[in-house]
Amino acid sequence: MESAESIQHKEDMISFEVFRKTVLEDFKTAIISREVSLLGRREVLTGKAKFGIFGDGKEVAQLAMAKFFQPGDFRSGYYRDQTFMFATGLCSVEQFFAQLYGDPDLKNDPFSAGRQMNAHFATKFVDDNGNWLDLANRKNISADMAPTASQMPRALGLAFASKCFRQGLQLSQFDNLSHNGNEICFCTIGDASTTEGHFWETMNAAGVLQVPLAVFVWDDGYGISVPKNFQTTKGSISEALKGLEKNEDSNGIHIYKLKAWDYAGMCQVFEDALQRVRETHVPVMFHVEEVTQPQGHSTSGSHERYKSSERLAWEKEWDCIKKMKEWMFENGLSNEEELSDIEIAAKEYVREARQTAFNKYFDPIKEQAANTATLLKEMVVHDIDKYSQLQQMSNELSSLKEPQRRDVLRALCIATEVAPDSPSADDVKLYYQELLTESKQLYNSHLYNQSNKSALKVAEIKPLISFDAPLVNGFEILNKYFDALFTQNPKVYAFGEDVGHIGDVNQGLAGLQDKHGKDRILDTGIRELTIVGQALGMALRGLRPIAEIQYLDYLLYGLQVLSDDVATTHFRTKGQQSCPLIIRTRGHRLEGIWHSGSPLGMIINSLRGLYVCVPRNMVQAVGMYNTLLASNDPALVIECLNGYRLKEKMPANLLEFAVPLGVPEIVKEGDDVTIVSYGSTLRIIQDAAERLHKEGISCEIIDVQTLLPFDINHMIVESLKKTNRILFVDEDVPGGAAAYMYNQVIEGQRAFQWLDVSPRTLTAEAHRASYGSDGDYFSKPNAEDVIRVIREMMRE
Ligand SMILES: Cc1ncc(C[n+]2csc(CCOP(=O)(O)OP(=O)(O)O)c2C)c(N)n1
Repeated sequence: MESAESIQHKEDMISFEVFRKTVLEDFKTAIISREVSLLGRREVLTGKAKFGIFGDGKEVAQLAMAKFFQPGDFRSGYYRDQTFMFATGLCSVEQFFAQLYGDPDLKNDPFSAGRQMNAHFATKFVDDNGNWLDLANRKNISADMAPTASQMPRALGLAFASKCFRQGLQLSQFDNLSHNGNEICFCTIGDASTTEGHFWETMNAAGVLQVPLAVFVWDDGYGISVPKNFQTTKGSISEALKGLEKNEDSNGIHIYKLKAWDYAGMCQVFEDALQRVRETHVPVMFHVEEVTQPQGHSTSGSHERYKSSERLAWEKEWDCIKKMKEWMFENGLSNEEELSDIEIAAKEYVREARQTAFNKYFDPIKEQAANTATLLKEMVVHDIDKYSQLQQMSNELSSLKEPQRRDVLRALCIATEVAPDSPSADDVKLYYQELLTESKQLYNSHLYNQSNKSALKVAEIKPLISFDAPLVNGFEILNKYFDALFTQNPKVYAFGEDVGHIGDVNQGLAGLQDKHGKDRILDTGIRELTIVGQALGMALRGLRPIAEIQYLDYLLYGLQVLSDDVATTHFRTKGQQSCPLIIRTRGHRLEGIWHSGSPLGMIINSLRGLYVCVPRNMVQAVGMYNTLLASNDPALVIECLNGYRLKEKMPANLLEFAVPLGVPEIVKEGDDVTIVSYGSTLRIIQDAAERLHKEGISCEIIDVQTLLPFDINHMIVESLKKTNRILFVDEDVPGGAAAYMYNQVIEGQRAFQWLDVSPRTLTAEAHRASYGSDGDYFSKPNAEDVIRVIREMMRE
């Protein structure tokens, strides 16, 4: 019989062998990843790809981190994380190269279909019908972005959603979205990017909220060329952040310092610390120091320009892979020969994968180029000059080693210009159109949802308002609606400044926190940027957040997240992720420079990808909320600040009626002039119209209701066919949203042909509104202004 000692020895050997194999596997991934960086850079320098940014120097830290990324977890990171992606099996080498080449086929670049620069990863969150996938059992990557620290606000929301799932009893039914909120959001960031306000606001909010956020700072000492002493107080983010550190009786975050070359040390710390995050929801920051960047920042420059020779020598000596190798030798885990074999095989593997990616990307274009070259060569022309020109174009196209789609389309187009009368010109045009249609789908689709979850597919349901419906204040309509909504839909959350305890500054949610719980309707700090990020992360995880920006003027603080992240999520993942958040705010007229803004031009120009709703009253607002909640599109809803105490009739079907987006409403019919506007301004126009009526001028007033989308059925031009005069009015600066409406109607709806007099815009002054009622009167368009302009138009 075998002795206990011998059995123990054998078991030890087996577990040592298992451990050794794991380490060797990790080493192989590190080598593969490094080779990808080296080869990737070469692809750019030889012109096969446009730009490259790589994760060399961060391999070992990311191997350690990847071990603890579990199904259900999320990553909100940045462009250095290729090794993590390889180690978790979420990216293959071939896919990495496909994205480097800009391959627009989702099968080849599954992250962005060529829409993003390389190393910008994502996984699929929603299926093609707009339903959320089984995220609780998948490893999830929220789509990366290039603006530094832009991953932070979203990370807060992804982590906060875990808290919602853990607290929300009614949410346990959605077990495809969470397992009791056990999911961590892993967030990576470079040391220099921690300088951004985004980082500080997120870390503070995470410390307050106590959410499972794990932040990994890759500290290589530079932000491109600027060293960290210029970036961070005390030159160390962990030192600078000490005030947020949690102690026994406080909230806050845990902070660890680690070395990027210390494989064993990092594995040990990550394992314990991340388990604690999962269990306690206390956030953590890992300050990973002594990171190197062997090839410099990106393919755009060389680090020899800003790193001293001492630093460069230090980076060589402390390269994490070199150190890992030394550690493996010291601990008897491998030998030179074994590692050398791994290195040779890994290099070969990367070269092959690169070639496959290259072929998959270029083969379809080469085919199109070949077809085009043949078409051009065979075009029948009787003019010798034209004939030679076409032959030359054909030869040039055939000789291009790496043709682009634009070369093909350009050649087809020029051919039809050179020989418009050729009998084969029609074939050339047909092929051109075919490729153009294909390219539109490849490069221009998915700004908004195209599935059944498009907000534009939500059918109109009229509000039921009986004769004896109670006449109430506008805010009471919202209040009753939100009460019903929170009862009906457990995925809906509302939060923002003064939203919880007092139920928002205009009482739309008054009393509802007591009824529906502090975890559903909650106060936040004054932090618009991360309020938006919080909503974004929640929406990505399948919740339905209504995040409040207290006044429209403060939207600017959250605009970066809305514009760069929310508005592009669906587009930059080619429809694989949706973030149906609703930003609820209030604006237009009130008093004071920063309580009366209506910068809709700025908003609609920065938020293509969101819908922008400008309801004239609270009934319309409710109908828009219903429409949006039935869809997967993100939106901004701007309630009228001066509308909360105006009387409106309470609809009977509050939860059912739906206002269609992009469908204006004629709020007053008339024959002489069409006035197009939205929001609070409509009431000024109504006043003017009544007075003009006494002069015999009949105004038709159109409320556009939504600026994005804008009058999708071209209803305004129909009004113009009757009146032949049109005026666009709003409270934005000259050239702002009124100019946008003008452009949409006059050019977009070809309305110029129906005009008898020149069309006009009437807007606020270019400056912000001066204070008080007179400030408002002289800064914003008033009824007298409207009357004056319309009289002018009638005289013209
Ligand atoms: C808002 C913004 N400003 C500037 C840049 C240009 N930029 C790209 S990366 C970078 C440096 C980032 O350094 P760090 O955060 O340390 O990350 P690393 O690249 O060193 O890993 C800069 C300035 C950007 N992408 N976004």
